[in-house]
Amino acid sequence: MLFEILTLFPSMLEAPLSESVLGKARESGIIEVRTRNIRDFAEGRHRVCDDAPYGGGAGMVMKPEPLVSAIEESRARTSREAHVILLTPQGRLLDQRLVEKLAAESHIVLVCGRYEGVDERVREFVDSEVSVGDYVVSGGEPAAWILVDAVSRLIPGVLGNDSSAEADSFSQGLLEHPHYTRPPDFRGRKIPEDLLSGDHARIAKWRRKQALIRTKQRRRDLLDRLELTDEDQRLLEEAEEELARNEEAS
Ligand code: 9D3
Repeated sequence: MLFEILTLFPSMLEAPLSESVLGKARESGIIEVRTRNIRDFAEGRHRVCDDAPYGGGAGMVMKPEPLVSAIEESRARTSREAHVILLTPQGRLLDQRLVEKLAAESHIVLVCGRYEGVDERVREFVDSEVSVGDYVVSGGEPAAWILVDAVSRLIPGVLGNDSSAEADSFSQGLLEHPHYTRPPDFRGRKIPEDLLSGDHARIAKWRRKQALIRTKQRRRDLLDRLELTDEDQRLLEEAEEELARNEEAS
């Protein structure tokens, strides 16, 4: 998979995309990440990439010519079909379903906007528009990092162990169960008994129950989208009874 990131601030992305999981995946050649400075496509001595908005108002708008030249060069230089994504607060919200779709592409070009936004006419030159959430960040770069990271994790070989991506909470539609490691007593707080039992079926059941109750309490929206099995229903009821009992006890 080739990711190309068109940005005015390539150095914002170089470090985060060179460490840890992504750094290793790049070193081993499973993914390739290139950053291109949009300014290199701007004309004139000052290579200006922004200008005042028509109609007036505060802030600046990214000029279309450098952006579209950069997009066109990315499309032209690849033998594959490039999927060009404009990162914008107005795009489709990124979720695991979209991440899975994008993982099937072979060349993704990410266009990072800055300032108040990009000239509207650029939209015609991209294939889709994506937002990473309903909050404001200063530009497309943090969104590009998130998208490259989330998509890369689904590419075989990027995670050391093949089962990790599949077990990820969102691919199952549930939040994860709690995790514990040593010490067995941290300031008086013990490890749940089931995890110490050595009984794998009992541990799996405990984890499933915890994942269900967590999701119900924290992300009702996720739980409502699931078709729970009878066993899941039963585990959830048990968890709720236990909670009610602990409530009374305290
Ligand atoms: C007050 C109007 N602002 C929009 C909510 C203007 C504006 C602020 C910041 C326009 C763009 C930006 C920069 N953000 C992005 O380019 C961006 C983004 C985001 O802010 N949130 C979630 N996803 C994304 S993807 C790109």
